[in-house]
Amino acid sequence: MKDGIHISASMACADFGHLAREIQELEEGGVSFFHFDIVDGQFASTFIMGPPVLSSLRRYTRVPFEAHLACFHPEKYLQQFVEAGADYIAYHVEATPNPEGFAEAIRLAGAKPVAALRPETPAEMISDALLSEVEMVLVLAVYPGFAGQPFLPGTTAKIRQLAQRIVNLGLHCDIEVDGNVNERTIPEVVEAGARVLIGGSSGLFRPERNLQESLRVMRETALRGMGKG
Ligand code: S6P
Ligand code: MG
Repeated sequence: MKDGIHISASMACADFGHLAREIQELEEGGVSFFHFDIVDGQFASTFIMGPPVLSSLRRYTRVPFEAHLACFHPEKYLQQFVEAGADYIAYHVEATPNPEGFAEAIRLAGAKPVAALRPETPAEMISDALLSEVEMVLVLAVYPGFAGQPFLPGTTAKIRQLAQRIVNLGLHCDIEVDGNVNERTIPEVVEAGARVLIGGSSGLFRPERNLQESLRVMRETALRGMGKG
């Protein structure tokens, strides 16, 4: 997007009975990414979806897919998700022994690496070397696995700290924020430096308005937060 803000749709919050239809509606509304939460039942105590969902949906859109692997040992699943059509692989630095090496492996497999942080993990867990390898950093504002949770304190300060390091190191990676992203939280995360806003049940998939209206509201709120609205 020319204005520097990207809205991503967290498909775990979509209507699973109408995924293709919602994908098309979101693409027409200008969504920048589709975000798929992949949970192994261990990193978070639930299951949501897996590679067949991505491969079934791949034919309906050219908008990039991000697989958010909320899984231990994401290395085990890299190939499957790349083959299913994931353009970005977000993995947790808490869940893999060599986050820098895995970023390289993701590029070699033909996808773009995204380093993710659980809410209780400090920004320092991402080394400068990793920051220079990845395409984006994903800051979770809620615990992994579940929609409808509160925005955790500390998220905005973490975004600000990462944004400052990215500038100091002369890098260009983006910061995305995932969890309770909505009109209430967007102004502060954008002001702190987040540019990719992952909309879920509280910001994008809202019963009282359609998806394109929600995209517009999220974008306008973000632009106001950046002082452009
Ligand atoms: C959280 C997950 C997110 C959720 C999103 C739900 O584990 O990674 O992608 O789908 O947080 O949205 P909300 O607005 O209910 O937090
Ligand atoms: Mg997610």
